[in-house]
Amino acid sequence: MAAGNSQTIVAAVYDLTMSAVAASESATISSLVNDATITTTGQGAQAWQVTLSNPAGNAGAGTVSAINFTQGANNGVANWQTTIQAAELFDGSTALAAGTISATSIAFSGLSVGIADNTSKTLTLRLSLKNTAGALKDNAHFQFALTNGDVTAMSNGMTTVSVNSDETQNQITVLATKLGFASVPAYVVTNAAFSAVVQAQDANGNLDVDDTTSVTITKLTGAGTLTGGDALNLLNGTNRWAALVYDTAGTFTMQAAGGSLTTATSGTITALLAPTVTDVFMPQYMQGIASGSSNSKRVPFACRVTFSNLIAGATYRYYNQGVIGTDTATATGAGNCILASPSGSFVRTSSPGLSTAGSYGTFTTDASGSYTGWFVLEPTGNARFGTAGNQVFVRIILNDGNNGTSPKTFLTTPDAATVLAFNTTGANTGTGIWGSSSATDKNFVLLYDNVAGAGQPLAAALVESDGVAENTAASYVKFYNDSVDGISGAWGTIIPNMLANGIQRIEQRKLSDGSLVAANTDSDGVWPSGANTVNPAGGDATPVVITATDAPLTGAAPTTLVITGIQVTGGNVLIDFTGGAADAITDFTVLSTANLTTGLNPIAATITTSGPGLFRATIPLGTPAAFYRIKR
Ligand SMILES: [Ca+2]
Ligand SMILES: [Ca+2]
Ligand SMILES: [Ca+2]
Ligand SMILES: [Ca+2]
Repeated sequence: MAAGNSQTIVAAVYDLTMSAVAASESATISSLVNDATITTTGQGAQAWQVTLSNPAGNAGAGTVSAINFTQGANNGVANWQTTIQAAELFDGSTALAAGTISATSIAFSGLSVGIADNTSKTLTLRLSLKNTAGALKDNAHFQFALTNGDVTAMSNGMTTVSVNSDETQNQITVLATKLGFASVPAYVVTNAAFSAVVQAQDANGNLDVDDTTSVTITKLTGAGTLTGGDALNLLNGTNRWAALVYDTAGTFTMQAAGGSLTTATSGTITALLAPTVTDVFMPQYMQGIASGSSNSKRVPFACRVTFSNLIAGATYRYYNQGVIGTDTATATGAGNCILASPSGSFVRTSSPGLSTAGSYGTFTTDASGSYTGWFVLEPTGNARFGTAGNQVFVRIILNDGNNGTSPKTFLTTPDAATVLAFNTTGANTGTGIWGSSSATDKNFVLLYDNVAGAGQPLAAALVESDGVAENTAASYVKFYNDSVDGISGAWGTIIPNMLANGIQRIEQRKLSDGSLVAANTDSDGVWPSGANTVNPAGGDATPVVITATDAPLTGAAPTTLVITGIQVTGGNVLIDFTGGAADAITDFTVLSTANLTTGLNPIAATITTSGPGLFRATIPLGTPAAFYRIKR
C-alpha cells in the first residue's frame, strides 16, 4: 500500500460540521424572564440553535459529550455569571442538561448526543436572567460562539472552526414600572444640602436606561419641611437631586413620584442638628515660631473638647489640626497629630489622614451622639504657627462615622490659642516650663494662673512617657528632648512671659475622662524649690523647672462631687452637694455663667456643711438666671 493512501485515511477520521441556525435567536430577552430552572421549552428564552451534521462517508457515527458556549467577539454582556440565572440545552423539546455558568462561558457536560453517519442534530440553548436588583444591563446583547475545541465528540470530531450567534439579537430589555431610590443617606444635617439618586426600575430593581420620566421628590413622613426635590427629568433612567434640605431634627422619609411609574419610598433618614464642639479645657497659649520655615523648638499642645449632635453610638475616625481665621470652614489646616489613644501608646503622625491606619484615631459617641476627649497637636513649621500672636483654633476632622475614608465633618474649637515664640522678652513670647512628678503616664497636666483653676488653663501638656519618641532631637525644644520625652511623670510646655500672677495651680487630669486626679497650688507662683513662674524670662534655654516636691501631682483621688438638690428660697439659690468625707469647706469654688456659651467664673458663695461630705452652697439670687458649677 502506498504511503499517500495512508495519509488520506488519517485526514478523513473527523467529518462533523456545525452551523448556526439562521434567525434562531430571540430578538429580546425580558429582564423578567427569571426561571430558576429551565426544564421545558416553555421556560426561559431561546437564545440560539446550532445544527451538528455528520456528512455521509468518511468518519462514521459520533457522540457529542460536552459543549462549551463562549463569548463572541461582539458580546455585550461582560459577566454571564452575574447575569444568567439558568441555562439549558435542548434536543427538540427534550432537555439534555443544565449548563454550568461562568463569567465568560456556559458549559454543558455529561451529554450523549449521538449523530449517526449522514444525519444531523439541532440543539437549542435556552436561558433565564438573574432577578437580583441592578444585576442586568439594559439593552446589552449576548453573543454566543462555538469553536471546534468547544465541542467534545467521541468516535468523530468537529471540523468547523467556529460559529457565532447574531450579535444584534438576544438583547436584554429592562422596562421600568416603578421608581427606586438608589442612593439615600441614613443621616443628614438639618438645613444642610444632601443628595439622593432616583432610578426608573423594573420589578426586580434593574435600571431602565431608556426612561425619561419627570420625577419629583417630596417629604412623606416627618415633622419638618423638605426642599430641593423639584421635578427633574430622568436621564438614562436616573438623576441626582443634589440640593435636598430638611429643616428639623428627627426622622423622616421621602417619596419619589413621576409619570405612570409606581412611587418610591426612601428608607428612614435621621436628621441631626449641626455637630458642635465646645471647649472643656482649651489652653490659652501654643508654641510656635516667630519666623522661618521650620520649627525646631516644638512642644505638644493638648486640649479637651466635647462634640455634640453626632450619630449616636457610632465610631468615628478623626485627626486634629490647627487652623486660623482666614482658613475656610473645610480647610484641613496644618500640624502633626499625637493621637491620644485610650489604651496603649499614643500615636504620633506627621501625615494625618482618614484612610491609613496609624494616620487617624477613633472614638465612639455615646447614646446621645456626644463624645468628650483629649486632642494633642504638635505645631510644625507651617505658617499658621509661624507668626507669634497668631490665633490658632484646633480643628478636628471626622469621617462619616461608618468607616468612610474622606473628611465629612469639620469641627473647630470656639476659642483659639495664642502662638508664643520662645524668647526671653518681647510681645507674644514665652518661656519653657517642665516638671517632674508622680503623675500617671499619658494623663494630662494643666497650668492655671489662679489657685482655684478658674477660666481656661494657660497651657496643657501630656504626661510622659506617652510611648512615643516625638522626633524630639530633630524638631522639639531641647529641654523636652533632654528632660521630658520618655521620662515617666515628666511634662513640658510653654507659658507666656507676661504672667504677673505666675503659675498658681498645676493639675493632673485623667486620660480616660478628664477628671481631676490631684492638684498642687502655690498662691504667689514662686514654688517651694524657688521655681519662679512670675513673668518668666528664660526663653527655651532656661526653662522653669517644677520639681516633684513642688508639684508631685499625687494625693487621694478626690470623691466625685454630686449635686443632690437645688432650691430657691429667701432670696438665695441653695445648692446641696456631696463631696469626700475628708473635704473641707475651703476645698470648693462655685462658678457661674449667665449662659453656656460663655466661660464659668468664680463667684461669692457661702458654703456650709451638715456632716462629713455633706455641703450646701448659698448664693444670692440674681438676674438673669445663671448656671452653676461646684469645683474642687
Ligand atoms: Ca460521516
Ligand atoms: Ca429599557
Ligand atoms: Ca514621648
Ligand atoms: Ca510660693
